[in-house]
Amino acid sequence: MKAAIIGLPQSGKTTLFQAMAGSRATRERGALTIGTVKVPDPRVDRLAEMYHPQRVVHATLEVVEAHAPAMGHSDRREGLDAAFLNLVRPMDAFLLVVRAHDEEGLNEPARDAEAVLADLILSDLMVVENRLERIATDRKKGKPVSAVEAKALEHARQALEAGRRVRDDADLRDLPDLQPFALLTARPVLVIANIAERDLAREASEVLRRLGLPVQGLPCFVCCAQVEQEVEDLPPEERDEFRAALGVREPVLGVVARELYAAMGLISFLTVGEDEVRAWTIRAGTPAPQAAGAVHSDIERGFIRAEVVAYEDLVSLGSEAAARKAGRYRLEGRDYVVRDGDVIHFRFAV
Ligand SMILES: Nc1nc2c(ncn2[C@@H]2O[C@H](COP(=O)(O)OP(=O)(O)OP(=O)(O)O)[C@@H](O)[C@H]2O)c(=O)[nH]1
Ligand SMILES: [Mg+2]
Repeated sequence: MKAAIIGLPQSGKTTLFQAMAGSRATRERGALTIGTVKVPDPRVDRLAEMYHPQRVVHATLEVVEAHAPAMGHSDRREGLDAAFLNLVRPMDAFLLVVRAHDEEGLNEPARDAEAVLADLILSDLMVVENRLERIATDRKKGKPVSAVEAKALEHARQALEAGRRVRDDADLRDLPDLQPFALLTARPVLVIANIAERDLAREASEVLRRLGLPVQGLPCFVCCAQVEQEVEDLPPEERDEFRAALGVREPVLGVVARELYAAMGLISFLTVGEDEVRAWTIRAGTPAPQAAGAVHSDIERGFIRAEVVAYEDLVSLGSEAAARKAGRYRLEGRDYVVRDGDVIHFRFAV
């Protein structure tokens, strides 16, 4: 999963990227900086303490920063340009950063968020209209056109012209005919208000209300990118104490990952053993054999049964042996729908 940081110039995109990705494990690809980050999951850490495996593998997430052509501070209101939007078009989700850390009170985070969202809509509208024009031309020339595609595009145009995101339209959001266009407004957006350090101590909901957030019903939370970045520069054992002193309850990456999973309908299941404790990411609603396929296609093909225990049961009983004795392990078949936090051992034959 790739989540791109977007926002107006000088909103704090680079600072937030560094807060989440640190300086480690980033790579450049053209105008993109990509950081592969571990999805924080206390369950993985707890299971690792229980099994002492050789390897501990968290789920990962790619955080992407797209670099817009240089713009000065005074261009802050100009919005996002087409080149920038095309860079982030292939991403799965957007983290929309709005500037709310200005000490001089020049913050207009709600207006900034609306401006960026409007840019996404405009960009999609251009894509849709271009394609509709093409279809009209083809039709005139007597070339075969897809009526279904044209209808989907027409519907999308109406929604976008009315200022609605494709994702907020139940009939449009999963239409296969719109998939090839990778419409920006079909993706989930999380709004992140980049607040001043002194606001960290305040109640988040109160800070958001004062800032006029959330907008358009989008998930929205606060962070102070600069503080989070500074914390990332500290030795790991000092970070928690520093966060607590500043009123940061949870690192921003944890909040972002949880909100992204929720917005995208993703869950995690876990596998355990002496060799490896690992988290796997799947869509909610995935049946056991397909979940097994996330681990290996052979296990999906040769699937026999899934031996499942809920993470909470395993941990509260303290050991695998105790959980077995208490009858908490279940044998599930092909129709079992995997739940978040299931600890699974797949039985299969190849
Ligand atoms: N006080 C304060 N300043 C911040 C915070 N986050 C970013 N800044 C400052 O705001 C300025 C812009 O931050 P960047 O992270 O570079 O913002 P950006 O969106 O990447 O900017 P461009 O790449 O130029 O569009 C920098 O001078 C940062 O030091 C914050 O949380 N608090
Ligand atoms: Mg930047």
